[in-house]
Amino acid sequence: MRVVLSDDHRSHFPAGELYDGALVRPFECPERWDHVVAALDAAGLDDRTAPGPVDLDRVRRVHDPVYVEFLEDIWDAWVAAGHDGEAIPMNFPVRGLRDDRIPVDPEGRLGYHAFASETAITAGTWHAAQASAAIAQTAQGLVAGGEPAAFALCRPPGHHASADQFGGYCFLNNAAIAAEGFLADGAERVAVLDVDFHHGNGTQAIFWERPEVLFASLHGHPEDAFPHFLGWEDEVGAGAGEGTTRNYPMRPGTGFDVWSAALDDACGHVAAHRPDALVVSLGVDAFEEDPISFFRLTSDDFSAVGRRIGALGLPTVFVMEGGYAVAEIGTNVANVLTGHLST
Ligand code: Q9C
Ligand code: ZN
Repeated sequence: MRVVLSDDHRSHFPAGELYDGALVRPFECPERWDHVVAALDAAGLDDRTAPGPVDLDRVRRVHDPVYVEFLEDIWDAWVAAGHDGEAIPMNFPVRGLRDDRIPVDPEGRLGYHAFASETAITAGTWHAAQASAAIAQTAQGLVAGGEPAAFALCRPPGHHASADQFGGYCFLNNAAIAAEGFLADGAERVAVLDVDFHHGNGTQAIFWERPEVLFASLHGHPEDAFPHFLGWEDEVGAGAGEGTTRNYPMRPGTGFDVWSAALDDACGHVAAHRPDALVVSLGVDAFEEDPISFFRLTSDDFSAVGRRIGALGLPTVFVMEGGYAVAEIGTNVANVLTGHLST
């Protein structure tokens, strides 16, 4: 399996994540990438490819041009306005406030383009976010060109980012960008299967009314887990896209018996969609020891996840999302990929 990766992710690493009433070292940290690379080495997944340059025209098939411009210039605008610290959004156009005006002040722009406060923007964030999207695009191009599967080792992750909002450690929606890439390259139908512990709210919103893109997500129930305001089972898409969104919210303590039954069901919907390609939002935070999640998958279970996805027999791009048990993240990712290769 081809692996696409680059070192550019290191330019995004905020000093602070707002967590438990304090600024802590972010869970989403560069060592996650190091551990994945080490485990890929150990598993013999050594067919490495550097990404090409990001295609921003294709990024804008997913993201609002005003949002792309925001990501491009917010750091400079923030600094020019006299701020010294990292840029953290703190107030938002929620119920009762207007969301039909974008403020000029950088604090206002930040709030307009964010849905949560844990994710800081720094000097190198845009560079890393573009590199991450480029990795997804390159992996997608390899699979569109005939490779059976590729792994996009994206960092920062993407599935919480919507057309015009960042949050949950995500800026550009790499999985959605890969899915749109397949369509741009001639695919008629695409499926996105999101196995990250958290609901892929951004991906869902992007494809909500799109009949050609099936989105299925397995995640912690929004009553119990971030992002808290999307991901109920009754969300199935709208308009022409009604029926092409599927949600599997699950409760604290969920183990592989229940989780894998949901995966089977989701895979049934993927197969029934008859996609030309599959994008997997591969977070491994469903792991039992993940510090911010509450499912109970073991490292061995992740091999079975890879085998189940492989049984679909589809051209597949795996896109790295979350996973915060840093010491085990590599093993868990490698297990999915080797499980997939064994099919
Ligand atoms: N008490 C991804 O996995 N904070 N993002 C949750 C829990 C945000 C996760 C707080 C978690 C974002 C890509
Ligand atoms: Zn996650």
